Amino acid sequence: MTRALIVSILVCACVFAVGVAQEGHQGEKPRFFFEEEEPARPPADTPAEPEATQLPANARFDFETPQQAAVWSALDPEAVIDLAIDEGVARRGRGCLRVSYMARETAFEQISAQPLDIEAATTLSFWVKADLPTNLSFGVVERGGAFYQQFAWLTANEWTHLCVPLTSLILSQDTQDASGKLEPERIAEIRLADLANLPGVLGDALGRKAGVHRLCLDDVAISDGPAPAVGAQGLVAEDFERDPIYVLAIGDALLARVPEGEGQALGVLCEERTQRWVGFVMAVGQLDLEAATTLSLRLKASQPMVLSVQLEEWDNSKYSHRVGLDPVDGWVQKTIPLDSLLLETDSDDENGRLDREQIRVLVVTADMSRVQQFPVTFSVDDVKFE
Ligand SMILES: [Ca+2]
Ligand SMILES: [Ca+2]
Ligand SMILES: [Ca+2]
Repeated sequence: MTRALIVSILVCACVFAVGVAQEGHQGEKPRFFFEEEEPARPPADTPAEPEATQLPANARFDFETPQQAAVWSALDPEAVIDLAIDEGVARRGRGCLRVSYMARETAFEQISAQPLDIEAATTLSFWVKADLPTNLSFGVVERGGAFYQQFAWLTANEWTHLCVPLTSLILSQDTQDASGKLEPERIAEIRLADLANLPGVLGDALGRKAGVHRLCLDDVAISDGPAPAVGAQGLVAEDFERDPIYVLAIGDALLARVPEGEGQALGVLCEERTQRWVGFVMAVGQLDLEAATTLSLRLKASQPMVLSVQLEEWDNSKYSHRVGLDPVDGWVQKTIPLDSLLLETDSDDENGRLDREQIRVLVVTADMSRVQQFPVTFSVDDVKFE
């Protein structure tokens, strides 16, 4: 396989993560991208009606009562959702929601809260803790099925506060929205998924897990409160100055914020060569890129390596640029004219041009095939369009 082909497969895998995630569920309608409005399923133990009317206009879950846990359900029939009230288990108060599942090849671990009754909202926030490093997809679903999401990387066993403006969520590739924008009053569902164990090359790219895995949630809220901008400050995609890390890890990468001068950067660690391409995916489709002419990043590597910097349009057209890094250079600034990115050889585009307003994700991966010594790291900072 050529390098270009492998990259494009990996990248395709990531972009298709949501789209094919359901293939392992035989006989069950893929709920990740159902297209027609479905009647809300009543929670297992509690009638839906009373719970729905108890919810405030803006949905909030502190998991202090069993009724709140009953609003949540799992796609995996073997997953167990319960209200955990053991000493010290909650982020706040006495209880939190706990999802326990047997991580395995054929299972897609998605949980959701529905039905919701939202009048006006600006922000989605929650605390989450996973007992293994986790690539998380999270977001909201409108009545009618349009799924708006963001991505996050969770380190193991740490409560992480995810708090994003609804305007930072991007439409899942495999759902459609006639209005072209998320309308808070149409939100019917909160949805989260562990993107491990997807089929085929998807699993290679986004990782696999086995055995019992637990995810805890607390203080989930759709509210009209403020949220720190996520990739929404003009054309700045990310400066990595704050937790959490709103990207997905590719190729068994371990991600962490690392010191960089006075600030912080994203560190990508590859402990051993299990995958050729190792890096991350970042959603940039929420940015207003129409006037952008360049993509710039600051980069550093612990060993000589080649990076692929790739932008993908909504229809999977992939445009990339290779960057060689040498550790003797320390931090280097790379400014890549968007017009210089090349269409990947196996990628199609109806107009052969990278359309700024169609850019959905940024994928940065390093080629591990020629790296001699492990572990190896590369670091990224100040990702921005100008
Ligand atoms: Ca709680
Ligand atoms: Ca920084
Ligand atoms: Ca195009």
